[in-house]
Formats: sequence, structure tokens, C-alpha cells
Amino acid sequence: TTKTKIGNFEFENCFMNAAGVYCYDKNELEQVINSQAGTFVTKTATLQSRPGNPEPRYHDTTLGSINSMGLPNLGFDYYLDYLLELQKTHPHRTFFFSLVGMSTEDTHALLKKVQESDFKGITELNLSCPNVPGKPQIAYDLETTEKLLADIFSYFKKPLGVKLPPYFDIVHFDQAAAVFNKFPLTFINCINSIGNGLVIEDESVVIKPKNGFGGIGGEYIKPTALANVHAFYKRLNSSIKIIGTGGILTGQDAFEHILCGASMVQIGTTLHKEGPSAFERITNELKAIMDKKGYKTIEDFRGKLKYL
Ligand code: ORO
Repeated sequence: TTKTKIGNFEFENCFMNAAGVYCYDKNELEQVINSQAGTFVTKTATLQSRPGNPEPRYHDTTLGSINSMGLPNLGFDYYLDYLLELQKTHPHRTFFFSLVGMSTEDTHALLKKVQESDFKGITELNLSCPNVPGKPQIAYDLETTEKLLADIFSYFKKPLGVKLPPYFDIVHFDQAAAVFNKFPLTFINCINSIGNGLVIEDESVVIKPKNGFGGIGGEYIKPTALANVHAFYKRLNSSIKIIGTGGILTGQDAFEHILCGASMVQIGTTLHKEGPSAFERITNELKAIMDKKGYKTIEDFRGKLKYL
């Protein structure tokens, strides 16, 4: 079985979409619900709906993808209303709600609305969008992040996790983990796309916003994703679970994320390329690896990466 747990919630399968892919509206989210995925996360919602950046803004390459969507979304109320509806139609399932404000004030307004609502699922605060012109990736500023989380947990009492950008320095892993360990986070999610890469075909960039700069996903980013999952697995309080995201094309990739400590794994670029049937393929591939090795549950090997 590929069942898993995050906080007090159980999921039939450890696979789900990564925020941004197959989660813009009810139609896309329903396709994920009706796939083999254990749950879904919504597109990152902002207070007001947003059209996002000019097109073309997403491009597939042989080894992955580049995007600069700019947080196009239907607005907080659309996703909350749908999630509340699903609590009635799917009372035994738990879904993730991704959100972030366009300002600190907006982020608090959004989280206060979640706190006051009947939402019973898990909230994922996106601290790592690389694509809104003029707005930094919040979690690269640990002082701002610590203050933000301190203010949030003064009123927010529901399960909350954060979506993180990749870190690349051991001292940054130490410093970031020390901040996250101060708070009752349910999970962290490593990693968002690697920000501000540049893909060129012939003589030109391939996406319009920011003269072609965008977040890199897919096969390119698996080593960075695995390093982030494992670095935080080794540093965080065991109560903070880890969602692994980045470079999962196959069951082997998922196996590696779980070996590094991930309790749940998210699929972005591959889901965009292949559609929701990717969940069945990758789940079957992971199950085959587990069968061959005699692992009955993901807890049998989670975090048990071997060193030389
Ligand atoms: N793209 C990403 O790669 N990550 C985010 O968090 C958001 C976007 C986007 O909407 O551009």
C-alpha cells in the first residue's frame, strides 16, 4: 500500500498534484479527485482573482519545464466555496488549500478567513512564488518569514504548512530549519520551481514574461529537490512532515523522495505533460519497487537513505 499520513489526516495514496498544475478550477480539480491521486492542492489563491502574466507563460522542454504564470487564479472565495462543497460530498477525504497574499496584510486577511471558516482541510502557504514581477520569494528572507509565521500562529489554529523555494547552502538549511522548528507547522513542502532560470530555443527565449526568466521544473530539478527534502528531514522536529516535490517522473523518483524523508509526493511538470493518468502509472511503478524490496508500507523505508 502507498497510504500515508500528514498530521492527523490519512490519505489512500501518497501522490497528489503540485500547486499550479491541474488545479485552476473545479473541472481540473475534479479530474484529480477522480484519478488515483490521494488528494489535491488548489492553485495558490490570492484575495482577488488574477489573470496572471502575459502568454506564452509555460513551456515544456525535453528535461522539464519553465513557467512564469504569475499566480493566475480565480480568487480565494472560489476555492473556499468549492472546498466547503467537497466536505459535504466527500466527507472522508482531506484536501489542501494553497494561498498567499499579494502583501503581508493580504496573507493575514486570507488566513483569518480560513480560520473563521468551516474549512477542515490543510492549508499550504506559498512562500516561494518566483514569478510575480517586483515581489520576492518570501522564504529567501528568513527574518521576514519568522515574523510572518509568528504573527500567523498567534491566531491560526488549523493545520498549516509552507511551500518552500530550494535552498542551496548548508548554512541556509541550518538557518531555515531553526526558524521552522519554532512553529507548530504540520508540514513543509520542498520544493517550488527553481526560480528565474532561462530556456532558449534557436535565438529566442520561450516565454514572454520577464524577458524569458521563469521557474524551472521537471527532471532538471530532482537532485536539488531530494537534497532539500533530506536536509530538512534531518533537521526538523519529527512532528513537521515533509512533502517532496520536484523531478518526479517515475515510481523510482518517488521512491527516492520517500527515502529522503517525504511523507507525500507532488507531481507538477509530469502531470502537466501526461495528464492525471500519470498518477496510476507512477503509483504502479512505486508499488512494483516496494514489492520487489519487500516493503509493505512507505513507512518501511521513509527517511532510511543509506550513506557510504
Ligand atoms: N509558478 C511557480 O513555479 N511557482 C509558484 O509558486 C507560482 C507560479 C506562478 O503562478 O507563476
